[in-house]
Amino acid sequence: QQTTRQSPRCAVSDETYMDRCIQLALMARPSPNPPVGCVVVDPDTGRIVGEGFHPRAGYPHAEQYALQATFTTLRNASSHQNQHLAATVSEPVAALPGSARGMHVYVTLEPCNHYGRTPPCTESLIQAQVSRVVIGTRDPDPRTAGSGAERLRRAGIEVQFGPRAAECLKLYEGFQHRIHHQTPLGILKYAMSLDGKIATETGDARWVSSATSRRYVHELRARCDAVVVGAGTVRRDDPALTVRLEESIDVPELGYGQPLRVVMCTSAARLWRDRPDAKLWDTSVAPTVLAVSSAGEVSSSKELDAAEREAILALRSRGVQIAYLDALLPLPPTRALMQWLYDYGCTTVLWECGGTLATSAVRESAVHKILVFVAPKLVGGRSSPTPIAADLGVRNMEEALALRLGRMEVIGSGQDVLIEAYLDSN
Ligand code: AOF
Ligand code: ZN
Repeated sequence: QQTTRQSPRCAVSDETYMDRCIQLALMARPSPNPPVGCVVVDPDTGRIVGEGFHPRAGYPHAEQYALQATFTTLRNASSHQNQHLAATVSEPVAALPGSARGMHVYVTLEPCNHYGRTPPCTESLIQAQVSRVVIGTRDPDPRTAGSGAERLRRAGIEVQFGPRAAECLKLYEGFQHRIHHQTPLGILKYAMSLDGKIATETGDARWVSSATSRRYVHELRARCDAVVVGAGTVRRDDPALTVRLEESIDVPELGYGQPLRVVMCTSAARLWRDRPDAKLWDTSVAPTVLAVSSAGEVSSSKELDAAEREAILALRSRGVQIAYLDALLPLPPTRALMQWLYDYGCTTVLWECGGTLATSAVRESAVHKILVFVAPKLVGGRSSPTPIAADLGVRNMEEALALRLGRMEVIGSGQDVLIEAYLDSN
């Protein structure tokens, strides 16, 4: 990108400030809005004079908090009360006018240029008289998409795109997918042995991948809005599906509580009968949705029988939300669930299901990306479960679904290999 004029530069690199912005962005999960982090830097000293992030949809944007913190820092500095104290603000702020004249602003996403739930950040930055804005990546929201940068340039502000562009794009993968395809990004995740098994013949799966990979999964869960499993997994494993990391991320007031836990089933009554004490029914630790679809098992017009009604009442009384997927026919069940989760405000949905539901999710295009942890071990066994266990309709090898390889990474000191692949045809 062309820059319109040069501002004084300081010793700390743009990348370092952008890294801090990314850290700030990751402090919240404001879906359906994008996570955004912003820092304001005094170019003469290289010091950060204000920081902010977008805490949740409907709250002010990252730039507003960072500017507000800057006004406070600069006011205090000029009256010799306080040293440069960068404040991370997470409470709603009133957009008080103030001056940040000559300051440099770093932000992960292009500042918005539209009146949404909040006024445009471009106008606030212009009013505050900042001299340079460094942007991680363009806003895919068509209401801004390039016009934010253009507006700043027209006001004589130096605008630069790019440091940590790839990292920032990654931050907006789900947000961008939601905007472009009107559905959340579906990620199928599983761990398998080198011979493609997700458990032994007896069903034991604890654990296929290493502790390092499992920690990585918790970080991934923390970034997703919902985690989906099938009734079979609940029957077999009774998973909690919560994010368990040493550092607490559970700050619901920042829009950063636990992800939604979703179970897909064809009969609430059967699941309730088999697992009346499932960890997922304890909604005090995280919210749970039971997504019920008749999925061809019974006619969609069939009335809920007494047992089904009773189970649903019992689950509701424990705080479980019920999603009736048949209401979204003719969408197939997994797509109906994605539609329901889109309406709920999700940007990224993690499918942590077994091989049967995973097959449906792939067939029905509810999954757009696959994350596989491959453990260097052999399990064997003719009937050991595999990640895509049902029929994909592939008869000849040339009909196999061709995926586009993304990132590959060795986890830890060679414990597992992580492979990322995209189903682009979705
Ligand atoms: C920014 N900084 O921190 C965020 C931005 O509903 P609203 O008014 O909050 O607008 C949401 C849109 O604003 C969202 O789609 C995206 O384009 C932009 N998000 N922009 O300058 C922020 N969160
Ligand atoms: Zn904004």
